[in-house]
Formats: sequence, C-alpha cells, structure tokens
Amino acid sequence: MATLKETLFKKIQEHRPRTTRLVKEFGDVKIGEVNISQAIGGARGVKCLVTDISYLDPMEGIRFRGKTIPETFDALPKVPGSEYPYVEGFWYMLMTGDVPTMEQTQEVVEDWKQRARVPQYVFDLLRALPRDSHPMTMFSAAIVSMQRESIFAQKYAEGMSKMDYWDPMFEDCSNLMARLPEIAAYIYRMKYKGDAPIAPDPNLDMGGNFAHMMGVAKPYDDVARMYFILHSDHESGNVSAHATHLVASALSDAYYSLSAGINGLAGPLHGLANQEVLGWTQDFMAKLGGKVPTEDELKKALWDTLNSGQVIPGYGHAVLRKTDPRYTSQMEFCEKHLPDYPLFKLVNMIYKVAPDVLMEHGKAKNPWPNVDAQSGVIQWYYGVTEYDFYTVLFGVGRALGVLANITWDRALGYAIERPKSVTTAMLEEAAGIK
Ligand code: NMX
Ligand code: MLT
Repeated sequence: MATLKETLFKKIQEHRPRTTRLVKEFGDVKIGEVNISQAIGGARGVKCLVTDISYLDPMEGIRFRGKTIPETFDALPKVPGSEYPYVEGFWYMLMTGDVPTMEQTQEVVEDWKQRARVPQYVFDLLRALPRDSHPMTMFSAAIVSMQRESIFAQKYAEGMSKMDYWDPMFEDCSNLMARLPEIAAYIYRMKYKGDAPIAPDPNLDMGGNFAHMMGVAKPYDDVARMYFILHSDHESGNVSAHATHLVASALSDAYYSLSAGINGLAGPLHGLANQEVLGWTQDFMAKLGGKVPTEDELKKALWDTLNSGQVIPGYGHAVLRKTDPRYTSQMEFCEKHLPDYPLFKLVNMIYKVAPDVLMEHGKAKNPWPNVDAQSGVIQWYYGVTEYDFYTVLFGVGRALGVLANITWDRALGYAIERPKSVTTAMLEEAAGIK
C-alpha cells in the first residue's frame, strides 16, 4: 500500500502540468474585473486565489474536495463505535482528493502518533505567559515557538530545489497537525481546570485523544471529530486561510504561516464570533434572570444590539447567501443528542427571529446564520463552558485546511502574493470626479 506521502507526490506530479499549461498558454484569459467598491470593500468577490481543497458556493455552502458535508461524513472510514469519521482520514482526503480506505486511514493515524511529541519548551512558554492571556494568544505563540523545528526552513537554508519544496512543507504540516490537539488541550486544562493537564493516550485516534486530554467523556470524542472536520476549510479567501497562504507565499514555513492564520481567526468578525455568540446569549439570559425569553423579548434584544451599532454575532457571511450547512450539520447533532437543552432551544429561537430582524434592518446581505451561531451550544452542553476557548477549537480544525493548502501551494509553485494598490486620487480620477 502506498503511504499518504507517496500518493500525494503522485497527485502532485499529475497536477503540475495543468497549472503550468494554464499559466503558459492561457495566462491572459480574463476571469473577472475589479470595481471601486471591491478595491475599498475587502476585495469581496474578486477571483484571485486558486485552491482545489474546497469550494464555497453561495447557495449550497462548502464542498470539501467536491463533497458536501453529509457526503464527506458518509464517505470516510468511521472510528469503531463512533458516528463520525477519523480526522486523519479526512486529512488524507483534503491532501489527495481521494477517499482513503480504512488501511490508508490507519497509516495516517500511526504516522501522527509518531510525530505527536510536543517539545517541552512549548509547555514552558505557555506557563510563562500571563495566565489571563487569551487562549488564542497562547495557541498562536505555541505554534510560532516551534518554528525552530521547521524542516522546510532547514532544507531551504541548505539550498533545496523548488521542485522539492512540497516535501518538507508536508513534513512540517503533518508534525503540526499531530501536535496541535495536545497543545490546545494543555491550554484548556492549564487555564481553566486547576492547572491539571492530562497526558495523551497513544492508543487513541486524534479526536478520541483530544477528548481524553480535555477530560470530557464520550461522545465528546465524536463532537471533536465533527467539529474539526466542519471547521477545516472554507475555500481560500477567508481571513485565516488567506493569511496563512499569504505568509507562506513569502516561503515562510508552516509555523510562521499557521500562526499568522490563527491570529486572523482570533478576530471577532471571523472565528472569535463563536465566543461572541455565547457571550451575547449569556448576557441576554442574565438580564432576563435566567428565564426562557419570549420571541418579543428576543426581538428587542436583537434590535438593541443593532441600534447600538454592533453586529449580531453568528449571522451574516461574506460569500454565503443561505443558512450555512455547517450550522445545519451541528443543528442536526443537537436535535439527536440534546433536543431539550434550553440553550439549544434559545439558539433555535434566534434562528426563527434574527433573519427577519436583519432583513428589516436592511444592511446585512446575508441574514442567515453561519457556523459560529450553533457551535458554542454543543461545547456548553458537554461542560466546556469557558467560551473564550472556543476559537482555539476552530483553530485546530482550520489548521487541517490551511496546512493542506500551503503544501499544495509549494507543490504547484504558487508565487509570492503581491496585489497592487492604488491611491484615493486615482480612484477619483477613474470615477471621473477629479
Ligand atoms: N449584524 C449586523 N450587521 C451586519 C451583520 C450582522 N450579523 N452582518 C453584516 N452586517 C452589516 C455589515 O456590518 C455592513 O454594515 P456597514 O455597511 O455599516 O459596514 C453591512 O451589513 C453589509 O455587510 P455584508 O456585505 O452583508 O457583510 P460582509 O461581507 O462585509 O461581512 C461578516 C461578513 C461575517 C463579517 C458579517 O456578516 C458580520 O459581521 N457578521 C457577524 C460576525 C460573525 O458572525 N462572524 C463570523 C463569520 C463566520 N466565521 O466564522 O468566520
Ligand atoms: C470561515 O469558515 O472561514 C468563515 O465562514 C468565513 C469565510 O468563509 O469568509
């Protein structure tokens, strides 16, 4: 049986001529235009990134390597006795585009176990930071601190050929993936659970081991598998994916690049929205003295938020124009495992009320919920109530997608990213107002 790395190399060799041909023979073919509002407004809709790992359709939502979320969950080998697949098998699929067999999945499970040792200095660094540092600061610092381990940086300094860049990049990305769960769980236990980290269990898969190190009983292992897969990738233009890709395009290694992506994920308009949703919901419940709100009370709270110039966290999206299928997937999990949980009922009530409020407000192009509107409820139900940790969970998942992407970036020789800027006066001149 070929290993993941051997299969990946075969795929890379097959793919390279496609990219080379597009650039050499069809480089002048136009795929879009840029207008002033796009230049000022965050490049929304500008097509200037290429990835084959995932694609986001505004109406359908995400497809990973051509598969919808339900198709992904159905296709991949499941952990015995669990509802959800191995994260390791999903990594194989993101990297190669193929659904792995159980044997191929097990090869990755074993490979990650060999790579999983987190250097002691990472724990020392985490302990040296002020304990009230945000967990995303800790997570990002831990990642960048491991940069000295980079095989890519070492091979680059030795003078490696461009054609070989993908290999040490794959090594660094695999090492990172194998180590992130322990780092994340360590931060959680150190910060919130009486400084009592739990050692990894070398017999468990990634999701199972993460639940074990968090100290949360079954089915939290399945929650972890589902959560990491759902949050993995959302094509290339989102802040965390784009930041990782941008930094890697300077041939910065995977440690520098992922840390940059994690810093972007820590923004409240991006990944931090999952903690904001829980913060908003808890504040609202506290104001009502813990009683279940009526729809009118909820509507008023939503309007109060909007009228005070804030966004409704967990709602809206830069690309999506319907309910995020990642929201739906988590909602289905809740319907099965926690149908009567009051917080789930409240989140459902927000889903009933908020889109109409946002439509009446008339600003958001998409009034529907995104992934962050539902994810905190599940964590809360299983006892992970420290909601400023939620974005770290998002970050472990997001690493799967962005690291697969930068491995392919190096395989296909993508260039250093350097778009062009213009001045306001140039825009005024283009608009004919100067
Ligand atoms: N609540 C209130 N106003 C909103 C919302 C919302 N949920 N979503 C968009 N708007 C406003 C937005 O602030 C903008 O206002 P202004 O013209 O005053 O600047 C206007 O509607 C148009 O924005 P859009 O074009 O609809 O959204 P954009 O693509 O710029 O931003 C988000 C997308 C996701 C940043 C935005 O919808 C938002 O701030 N949502 C709340 C935060 C959130 O849930 N983020 C998580 C996204 C998913 N993730 O995990 O990363
Ligand atoms: C994501 O998962 O990255 C978010 O939904 C944001 C985005 O796609 O822009």
